Amino acid sequence: MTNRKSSSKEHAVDAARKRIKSNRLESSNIQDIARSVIAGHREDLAKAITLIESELASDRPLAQRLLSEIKTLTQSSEENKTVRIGITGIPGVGKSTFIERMGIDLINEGHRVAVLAVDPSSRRTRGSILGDKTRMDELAVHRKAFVRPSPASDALGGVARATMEAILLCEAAGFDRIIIETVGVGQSEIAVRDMVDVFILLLIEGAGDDVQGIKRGIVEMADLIIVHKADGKRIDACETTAQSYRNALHLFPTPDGGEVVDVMTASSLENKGHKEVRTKINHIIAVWKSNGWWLTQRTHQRSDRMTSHASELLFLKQLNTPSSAKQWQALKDDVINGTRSAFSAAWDWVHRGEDKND
Ligand SMILES: Nc1nc2c(ncn2[C@@H]2O[C@H](COP(=O)(O)OP(=O)(O)OP(=O)(O)O)[C@@H](O)[C@H]2O)c(=O)[nH]1
Ligand SMILES: [Mg+2]
Repeated sequence: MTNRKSSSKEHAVDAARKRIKSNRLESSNIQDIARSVIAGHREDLAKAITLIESELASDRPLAQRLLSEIKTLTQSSEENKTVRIGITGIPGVGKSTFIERMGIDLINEGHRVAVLAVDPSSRRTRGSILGDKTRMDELAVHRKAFVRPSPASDALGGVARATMEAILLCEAAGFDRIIIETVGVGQSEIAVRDMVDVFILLLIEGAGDDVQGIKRGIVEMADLIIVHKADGKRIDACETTAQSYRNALHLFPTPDGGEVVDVMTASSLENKGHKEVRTKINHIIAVWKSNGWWLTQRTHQRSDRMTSHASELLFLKQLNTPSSAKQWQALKDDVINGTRSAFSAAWDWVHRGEDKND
């Protein structure tokens, strides 16, 4: 019975895939794409992510339909089986190398791993995650992994929105461990913190935050801190750095999840400390699931996301007529020239056409 059921499901997906002929997604094949994504076909997952990354206004209704179709077809319990991990740290700290190691280890433990990037500067660098210096050679070609380069945009808001929806698509496609690499440029860390469960900061050995270009705020956002590249002659220095961070963290308030932030050392080149890191992550998750923080954090993230989507959609809707766009541009010119304050220009634009006697 189950066999017959699953084979008819496979037939349906095969038929759906045959119907998806063009590279471009259309309203008529959205359901087929949704089914194919859920069946785990990576080319269609990639197409779906391209659609949600699109900044074309005409693609937005399609993206919305795809996401809601997928939501209808997947059970909400599936989402609870996934873990979203954010990795941050200054350029060159070894994030990609760390993710490659962790990804392979997670696959060996039976997981399916998707790696996404939040890199608002990717247009300039042409995507650091899959550019010349990719450190994910093994993971990028592994059949149980999906590695997606950064979206080609330099607007963080757009990148962050697309990355969050890409997480949901990867989860629908059966990837249960989602790892997000972020570049250390301030705002992107905050965006990533708001879309993952566990946020990990990688450091290299050395003196305080100033040297590493890391703001105190980033340290405060971390659930786990790892002094990376703890190999060769650096081992002792890494341990010293880890100890000084442990001491400093005593002065920080206990994080919302109630689990004290740990500082560990690891080497991805020598595969040291990784097992301990995975054990620690599993421990954090177990604690949060039992004290309720896991659900609270995800619920907050979902409702915040709705607010930010609504703000963006309302803005785009308002901008959607030629006269409104013209007024926007005129006011913006005033702001750029310094003849009007940004707040008053925004106020006037939002309230334009309203009866002043109201
Ligand atoms: N000794 C040592 N070197 C490492 C380790 N992990 C990474 N590296 C080296 O550090 C350099 C940078 O590694 P990446 O993984 O590209 O660093 P990244 O943080 O992803 O860099 P960006 O994406 O440019 O921000 C490479 O030369 C790696 O070989 C490690 O565990 N030990
Ligand atoms: Mg990298």
